[in-house]
Amino acid sequence: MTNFPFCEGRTRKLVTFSPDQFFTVTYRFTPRIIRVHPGDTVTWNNKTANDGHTVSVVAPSDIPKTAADVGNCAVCNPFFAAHFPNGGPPQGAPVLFLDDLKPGNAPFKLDSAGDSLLVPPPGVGFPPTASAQIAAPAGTTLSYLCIFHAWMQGQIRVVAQEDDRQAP
Ligand SMILES: [Cu+2]
Repeated sequence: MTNFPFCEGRTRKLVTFSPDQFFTVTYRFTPRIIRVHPGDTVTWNNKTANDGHTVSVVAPSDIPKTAADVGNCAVCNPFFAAHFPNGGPPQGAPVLFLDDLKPGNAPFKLDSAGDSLLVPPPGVGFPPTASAQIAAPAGTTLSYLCIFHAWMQGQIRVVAQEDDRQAP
């Protein structure tokens, strides 16, 4: 699956890639890297007007690193299928949270690859926010991306309380 309905009509030719500088549209996670404590809750707030996004945790080696990777995001496909079991949006109700690529129950927790949040766009019947408790232990880095816009990439660095004063 290479066509994501949220992106239709928006793609232009992709020439170069570097993190935070690779856009077909200027979507990004801000800040791109966050530091949290185990058990903290993180809320993603969708400030784009028309598009949904996901926070999809993947293995660091699966993060797209080239324009070709972004344009054909293999790791995005199973997330897309699991979030939209009835087909691409807007058909059917999406699954808002995935736990290991299966429908998850509230309270949402992120702890490993395969966990994913859908952050809806405003005005589609869901709040344009998504929250999850970070359930990974200190020392873990969770790499994540948006499956619709795979250049949107972020990291959740889980640190112990006593590590607060260390640099990221
Ligand atoms: Cu996105």
